[in-house]
Amino acid sequence: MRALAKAQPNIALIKYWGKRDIERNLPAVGSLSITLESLWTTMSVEFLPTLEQDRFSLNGTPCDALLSRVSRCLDRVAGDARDRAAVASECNFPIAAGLASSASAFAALALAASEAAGERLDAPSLARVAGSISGSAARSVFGGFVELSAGADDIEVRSLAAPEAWPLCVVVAVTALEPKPIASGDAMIRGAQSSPFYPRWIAQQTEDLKAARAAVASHDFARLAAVAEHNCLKMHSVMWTSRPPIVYWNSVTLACMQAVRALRANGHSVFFTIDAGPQVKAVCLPEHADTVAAALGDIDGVAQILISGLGPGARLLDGG
Ligand code: 2P0
Repeated sequence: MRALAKAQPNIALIKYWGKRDIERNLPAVGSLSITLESLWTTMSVEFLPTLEQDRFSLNGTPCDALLSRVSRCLDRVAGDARDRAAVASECNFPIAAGLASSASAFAALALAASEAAGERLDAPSLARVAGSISGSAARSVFGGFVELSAGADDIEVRSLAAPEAWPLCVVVAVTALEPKPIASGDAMIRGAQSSPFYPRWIAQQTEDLKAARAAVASHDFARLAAVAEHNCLKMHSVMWTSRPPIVYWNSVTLACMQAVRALRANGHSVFFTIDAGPQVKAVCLPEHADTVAAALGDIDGVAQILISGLGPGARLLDGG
């Protein structure tokens, strides 16, 4: 049977950085994210007894770079004695450039594979499968505001609020399109081994999660802005103080951060967050989105502006 699923990337406001268990890809900290609406990945999966090897294509072109992670995800859903599968993905935004393409990819893949295999896993189980391949993918199984809790044995993911409960907007300033210099998983391991700030990062995460959860519950934008920027800069401080250091930013990244701070000083409800890449994500109230997009779009070196509201979690599509 063939199945088709769609999922959107998510942006962490309280970040995942560090692994408790590298083998099982368990995160060392909880995280809190918003799932986007207008960026998306689809995955079509068909298990075929006649195939000798899994096949994976991205936007119509065979893609061997991701094949081993795709196969691992299929094994997690259907067992390693499964039939091999033909997997085809379409994605409407740049991949491997700090825009969370692996989050939408593996959330959609876990769901499509589960349907194609006749397993029908529930959302918490899909989140565990997706998260075992890419930690952030666990959050894209759910829509709106999502919290991932890192337990000693496994993760638990739940929706904190639906997208329409507090319809924030995200303006992404794309400052470079090339793939990142070091994969985030490898960067996390390096940070844990060498940054003097890593233990403090881990120790303070519960407090940041609590503040963000309360801000979401009360729709307190200023409180969310303060804790999200602080948490983002702490994560990047761990990266910068790793040995050798990891710097994902470029000069345009910094210019965008300054522009966001200037907009906020002028009364606009906006804050920035930055992941394992040079892109700046400006989170704002919808009525400020046009002003934020215009200000960031005017900065020299900003290659592209993407705007998105909040969207739903992974779901099946007709036509599988
Ligand atoms: C996050 N990032 O919370 C953090 C913030 C990037 C910076 O999760 O190693 O591809 O596959 O579990 O999910 C990106 O890392 O990492 C990420 P793995 P993933 O969104």
